[in-house]
Amino acid sequence: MKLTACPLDCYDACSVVVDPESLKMAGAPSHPFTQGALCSHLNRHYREAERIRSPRVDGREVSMEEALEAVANAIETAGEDFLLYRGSGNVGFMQQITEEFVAAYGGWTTDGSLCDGAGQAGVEEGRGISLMLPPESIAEAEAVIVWGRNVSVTDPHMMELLKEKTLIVVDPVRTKIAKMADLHMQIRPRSDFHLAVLLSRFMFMEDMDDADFMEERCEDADWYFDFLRSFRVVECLDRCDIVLDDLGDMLYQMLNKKCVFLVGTGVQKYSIGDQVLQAIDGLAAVMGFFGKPGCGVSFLADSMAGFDNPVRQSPKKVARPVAPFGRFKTVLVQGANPLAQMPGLNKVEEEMEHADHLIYFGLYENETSARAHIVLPAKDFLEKEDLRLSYGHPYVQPMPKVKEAEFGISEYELTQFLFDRFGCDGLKEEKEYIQTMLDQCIREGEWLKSPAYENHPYETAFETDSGNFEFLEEFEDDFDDEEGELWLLTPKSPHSLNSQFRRENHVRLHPCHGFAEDEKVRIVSEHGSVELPVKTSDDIREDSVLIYAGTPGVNYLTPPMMSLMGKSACYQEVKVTLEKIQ
Ligand SMILES: Nc1nc2c(c(=O)[nH]1)N[C@H]1C(S)=C(S)[C@@H](COP(=O)(O)OP(=O)(O)OC[C@H]3O[C@@H](n4cnc5c(=O)[nH]c(N)nc54)[C@H](O)[C@@H]3O)O[C@H]1N2
Ligand SMILES: Nc1nc2c(c(=O)[nH]1)N[C@H]1C(S)=C(S)[C@@H](COP(=O)(O)OP(=O)(O)OC[C@H]3O[C@@H](n4cnc5c(=O)[nH]c(N)nc54)[C@H](O)[C@@H]3O)O[C@H]1N2
Ligand code: SF4
Ligand SMILES: [Mo]
Repeated sequence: MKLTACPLDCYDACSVVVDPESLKMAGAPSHPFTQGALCSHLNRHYREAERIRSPRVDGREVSMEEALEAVANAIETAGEDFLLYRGSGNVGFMQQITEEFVAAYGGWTTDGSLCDGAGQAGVEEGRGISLMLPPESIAEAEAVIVWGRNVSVTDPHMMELLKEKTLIVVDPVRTKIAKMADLHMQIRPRSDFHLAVLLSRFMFMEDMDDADFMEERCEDADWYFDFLRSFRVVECLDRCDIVLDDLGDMLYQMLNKKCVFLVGTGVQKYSIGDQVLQAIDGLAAVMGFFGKPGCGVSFLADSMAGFDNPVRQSPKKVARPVAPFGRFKTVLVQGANPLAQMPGLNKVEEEMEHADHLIYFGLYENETSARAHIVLPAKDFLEKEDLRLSYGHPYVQPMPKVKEAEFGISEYELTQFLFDRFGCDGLKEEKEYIQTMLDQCIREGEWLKSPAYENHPYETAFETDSGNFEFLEEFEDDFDDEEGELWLLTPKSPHSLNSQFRRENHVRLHPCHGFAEDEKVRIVSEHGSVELPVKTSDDIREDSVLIYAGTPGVNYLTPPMMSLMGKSACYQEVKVTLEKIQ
């Protein structure tokens, strides 16, 4: 039996035991967080997914040697007009080794994020660094506020830690976990900032604030109180679509309890995502909930925090959510499906038309492989050496090679080929990169933890310039909220992992819109449109439509723009209308 970790982009980063003969996988029962159970993504969908087995050049199946030669020629003709665009199909550490080639060769890579960049920017504004709130601390909480994170779907192993606690869910959708909660705040989408402001203000008014913490550990606490008072209560309640009693209920559920906030990407798919996170962190700071057991805010943590990265990075970067593909002669897409997953797909497609060579390097066929001039099959996680960090728990897990591959190439092998072909220097042995990372970890029995691990993060100081928590100083928002149009929500789907595996193909609507089950409807935004069959559900607010992320075509609706901070995609900074199809 070999011990490895799930490579999929998921909070849980499960520990996996594999039988090298039968390749049967099971969860490792002794893992402190994931404790044994694997979800159906790895257990079923991953096994069933059909891999790309042969390389292709211009639609013709070729040998790996021929395909690599075509890749090298495409890079050579591009010179420095070469872009490496990496996604998160596999979040193993060694995925980034191809960046080492780009650094040596002189091309471009991306920065920014399609995922949690706006929220992370907000966390960093307030706390200086985004540290992991360890599971032990979450276990000690008395109340958990699940805020824009769909825990039972996207973070299933966390469910165990929520048992027997007061559970409050803040989500515009009545999700499964919302139905289990003591209180569900089904607020209007994009109103989380105002809810956080209201709650913070009432903490002061009800004497639920921690004056000592504010005085000793926060910058300009007096000023923050004035800032909170600059928002009118009635207007905030109206924005959130709640009444004063709802707010009272939430405060009552939190009263005298150690609280943990589990914040997900749902709150920050907007231009103002950084400010939302800083306001939620601000609420926790007002309550004195940093650096103590059973308290804190858990957002997707920076998994590289505390590590010295042994992989060189190219200094030349373009912002990922608006990657100007058309500016590059050759684009190498690795572990990603930008032609489905990027916001503003009409623009992405147009840009991609202008790139002379699109190279797709992945496991499965998708919208991007369909358009690529060169297709390179990758090896899967059982067929190569790697290491798994996590944004959901502090454990670092080696991922040794479990079996020989029958086809495909690993990221390291591709990098090695490119170093040789272009006469570049400086690539180290594969093992050296992995060992350098492992050597920096903290050992705890048979498990390794990130060097940034702290049992009570921010207990003595924040990593800001002042060493204190920094509150938000101004609120900036210029979104034009058209009355009568509907919010577009695109949360993660239960059966797909972004665009991998079983993708959804419906729009979910409240029955009040008058569409029949499975009737096709055209959903239109200022950026594009898509037609999808309807599923009706009164779990969705009347002012919203829900299309799961990964649904083909959903990103024709989303805006090709970036958040104010964090260079992040803003998938929900858009409103839509519905059109009957005659
Ligand atoms: N099954 C499955 N699991 C996954 C993934 C997957 O594709 N499928 N993807 C993985 C990846 S890449 C990521 S980044 C994580 C993300 O996982 P999560 O952080 O859970 O993110 P989402 O599912 O996008 O959205 C979470 C919740 O936010 C709610 N929401 C939407 N808009 C708002 C809003 O304005 N305010 C509030 N308060 N809530 C809102 C949605 O209804 C949803 O229930 O999941 C990972 N896990
Ligand atoms: N509307 C909307 N769009 C979204 C989101 C949303 O909430 N709403 N969420 C966004 C988020 S949070 C994310 S993280 C992105 C994810 O978007 P992407 O990063 O583009 O990820 P996937 O769509 O899962 O595509 C991953 C591809 O990686 C390939 N792959 C898997 N394993 C390996 C490997 O080991 N090596 C190589 N070379 N390739 C491999 C597979 O072929 C797969 O098709 O989507 C974003 N798109
Ligand atoms: S829960 Fe997440 S990490 Fe665990 S097996 Fe499923 S996809 Fe992989
Ligand atoms: Mo993500």
